[in-house]
Amino acid sequence: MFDNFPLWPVPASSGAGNVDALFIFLVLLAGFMCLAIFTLIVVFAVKFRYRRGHRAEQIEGSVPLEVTWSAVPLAIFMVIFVWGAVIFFRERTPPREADAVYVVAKQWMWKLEHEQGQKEINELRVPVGRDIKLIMTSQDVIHSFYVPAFRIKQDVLPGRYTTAWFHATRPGVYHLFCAEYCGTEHSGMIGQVVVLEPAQYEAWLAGGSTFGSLAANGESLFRQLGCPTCHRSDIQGRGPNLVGIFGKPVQLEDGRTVMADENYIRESILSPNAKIVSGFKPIMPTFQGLVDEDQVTALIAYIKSLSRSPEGAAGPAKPAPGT
Ligand code: HEC
Ligand SMILES: [Cu+2]
Repeated sequence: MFDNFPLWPVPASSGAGNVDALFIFLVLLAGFMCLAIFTLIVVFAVKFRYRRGHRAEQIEGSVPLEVTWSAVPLAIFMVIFVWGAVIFFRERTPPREADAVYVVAKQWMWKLEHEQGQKEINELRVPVGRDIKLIMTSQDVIHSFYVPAFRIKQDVLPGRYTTAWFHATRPGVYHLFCAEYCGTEHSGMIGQVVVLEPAQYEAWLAGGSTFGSLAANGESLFRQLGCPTCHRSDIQGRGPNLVGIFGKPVQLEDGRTVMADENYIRESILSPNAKIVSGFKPIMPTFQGLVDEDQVTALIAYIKSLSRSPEGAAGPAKPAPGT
């Protein structure tokens, strides 16, 4: 609707229309209230102006009137609240089957890594018509991943993952901004999201990486770091078998149950003693300082891939096409 009348960026994601509709509703509502209030100010100023012989009268309260002016605004605010909440929850919950892209922010650039192993800087290529889930962290200060055309903005924090997702609906090149002041060159921390036709995207994927998939990198790192001395995929070793744990609830020693998501796996690697798996001893050493963000990402991708293999067995990570 606004293509030829660009008051705001083109809506290029499946969620953009909902956000715009709510925004337009709020603007119209505010505009209407503004008009009503100013009209009444003028009307009352004329109607109750000073005239000789007219005197103000004391008005006692009126219950129906007070109920009305409480209930009507409440109803309007509830509409805004429910509408906003529906959009918020939709934006907060990535679809299960979404393709993951790992984002590492640092002063002052965006590093992006695809599951297939492709790495990009300040440029994110994605296929049109697919659900894309961003798993983001920062190497230093707080940044914020902002793509106006998709109507998504999410803070990116050091020391943990935050996520965002989108479903691009039209090919094109869109702005990517850092929306959290992060130091001298904050304003230069910009990039672009390039939405490609699926065939173009596949061609790009096939042409690119000589590194192997993220999960395959994770697997070799897993060996290099000696993880298999405790974590074996055939039997239960000194540490829990990691096959199939991703996305499942984990029973902890203290009786709690947590979901094995990206943040949990990350914490298990960097501060293993924070949550102890039921039935195991806190013998896992911390890998804090031994692995950087990219390597944590690769390890997570590998552990995830152990849950994806259809056989369920010790599914080795598949090498990327072309390796
Ligand atoms: C000295 C043995 C040992 C080594 C080496 C080790 N771990 Fe562990 N790991 C454990 C034990 C024991 C647990 C369960 C107790 C706990 O939660 O700390 C565990 C728990 C985990 C969990 C949580 C598992 C679950 O079922 O919830 C993950 C993920 C994990 N380790 C990953 C790794 C990775 C990745 C490496 C290599 C970088 C590694 N571990 C190296 C012993 C080890
Ligand atoms: Cu920034």
